[in-house]
Amino acid sequence: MGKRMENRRGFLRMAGSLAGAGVATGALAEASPLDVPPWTREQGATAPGYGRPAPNETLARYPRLPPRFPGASSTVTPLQGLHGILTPNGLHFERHHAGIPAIDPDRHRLAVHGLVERPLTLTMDDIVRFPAVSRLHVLECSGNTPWLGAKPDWTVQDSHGLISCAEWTGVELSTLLAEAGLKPGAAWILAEGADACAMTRSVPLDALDGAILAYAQNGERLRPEQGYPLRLFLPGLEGNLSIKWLRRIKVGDRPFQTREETSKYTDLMPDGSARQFTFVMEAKSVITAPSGGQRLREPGFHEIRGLAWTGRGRIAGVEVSTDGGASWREARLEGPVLPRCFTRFRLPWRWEGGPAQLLSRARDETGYVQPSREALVAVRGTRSFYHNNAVFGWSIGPDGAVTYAA
Ligand SMILES: Nc1nc2c(c(=O)[nH]1)N[C@H]1C(S)=C(S)[C@@H](COP(=O)(O)O)O[C@H]1N2
Ligand SMILES: [Mo]
Repeated sequence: MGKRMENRRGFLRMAGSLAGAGVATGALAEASPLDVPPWTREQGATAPGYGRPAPNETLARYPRLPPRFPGASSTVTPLQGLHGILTPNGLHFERHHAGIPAIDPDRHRLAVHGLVERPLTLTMDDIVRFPAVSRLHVLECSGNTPWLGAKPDWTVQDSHGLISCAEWTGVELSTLLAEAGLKPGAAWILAEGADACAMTRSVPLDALDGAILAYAQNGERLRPEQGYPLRLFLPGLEGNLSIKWLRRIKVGDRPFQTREETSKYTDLMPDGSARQFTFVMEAKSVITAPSGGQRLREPGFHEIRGLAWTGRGRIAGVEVSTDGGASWREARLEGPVLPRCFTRFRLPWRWEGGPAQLLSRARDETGYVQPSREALVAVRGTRSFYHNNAVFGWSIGPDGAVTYAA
């Protein structure tokens, strides 16, 4: 009780100092709050067919790199502008290896074949008739957060924008595989997309826990960018495996060794060997406020906000340092803390006005702790392209400017 009173008084002191510093007073000072503003004096606009954000609040995803050839593109999610854990559909990151196909849903088919008792050919209507599930999960490209080439002017959109979190609805893959019936020896699946590169990956059956054939995202049918009319969604695994525009699942007894798991999506180790089939996305976190490109306007109270996730289950905790790792404090996790989903963390902080170094370090329910960059490089070297989940930081300058901390 005594402690709660303490905290309460502490918070009031903080709130008092906010008002004293004039944080919320600018706009109100011009007109009395009791004057009737112009927008109250006339009838409002007619309801739009499909809603849009307020004109002043439009966020955008943008290409992280100039496309190397037509169709090969990716766009990044503006994590610094999002609240809570969900990514609106229009801001979900994109990664297309051969552009966005224009698929006629009535002519689209899913074939299930290979080591099965009853090969299937399903229409979208057939697929939607199966018992469905809806689950909140992150999707992260394993190329998120480049290993090399960090720039001081990076925003969190540049450094971490190849991740988004949505509610995915569809049929569990296990439901369809039960319908088809697995033959003895079945151990891997091959999933293939209907885009011009026929993106194709193999995944072992024992890594498919929670796999969904998704046709809806955040309540509406998939966007063309996200794989309309059907995608594979593999929670907790590298984004590349979640094949969009899904047209075929073949069951086999071994990996199929496609281009995307031999030449690409392998990690070159310091000894010259390659790690292959690196499926799970390990625990990771990033501070989204304050973050790169922002500026703290004045000393005093600031809530440090960020996102944490792990492909191995639930986030167990996030520690935050404001002094470059000399000391750490436990952040508050915003519930519900869901498996293989974004978890929002928050930490109250008083910025005294001098330079500061912000870091976040997540741990998950398996006991795994997000590694420092030095620890990760000691094991993996610097020739990897994928799976950089190292602790990441922002520098606050004496003027409050936030930049990437090398
Ligand atoms: N058919 C197909 N599936 C695909 C891809 C693709 O180019 N074609 N890109 C993959 C990659 S590399 C990632 S990270 C995710 C991105 O999904 P998103 O665009 O919905 O964010 O889809 C994967 N599935
Ligand atoms: Mo990706």
